[in-house]
Amino acid sequence: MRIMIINGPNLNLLGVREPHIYGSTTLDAIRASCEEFAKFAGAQLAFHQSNHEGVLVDLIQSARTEADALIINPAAYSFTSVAMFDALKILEGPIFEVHISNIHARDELHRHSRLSAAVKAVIAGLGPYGYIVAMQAALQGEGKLPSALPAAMRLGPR
Ligand code: CA2
Repeated sequence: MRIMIINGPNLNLLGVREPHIYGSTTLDAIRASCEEFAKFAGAQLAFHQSNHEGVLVDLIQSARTEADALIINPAAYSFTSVAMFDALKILEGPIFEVHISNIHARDELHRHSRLSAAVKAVIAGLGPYGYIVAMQAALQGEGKLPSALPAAMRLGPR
């Protein structure tokens, strides 16, 4: 299974600035953990970050042919980008929106993601572990979680 992870503006500064809000984990460390989990699960991972809205739209469009599931932390563009919303709506595969912080518990400016209406699920507030949870959900949805994991984790309640 091919998973693409896209990160939006300023997330390249994770762990470097504002650790009281976003923690001390760097984007490189998040990438390394996601690559480790992808390897365990036998999945292919493409991991991207851009500060530019047009580049992010191009990446979302590329996921149409290059990924089976998309995980996106749109960062500040969550609250403004109609162009990214339109691009997400065109994708056929499942989309998981990740936020490191719990955007629902934040100020009015950071509370209402415009993009959530175009995605399958939103994971917010789990810190960097949210990316791993999103990868699990993407794999679980395709029945692609490794059989080494307990059935409750692979299949859920029956
Ligand atoms: O919690 C998240 O993952 C966010 O998407 C992060 C965005 C914020 O606008 C969203 O409301 C929630 C901001 C990312 C900015 O990242 C920084 C990292 C270090 C220093 C400054 C900003």
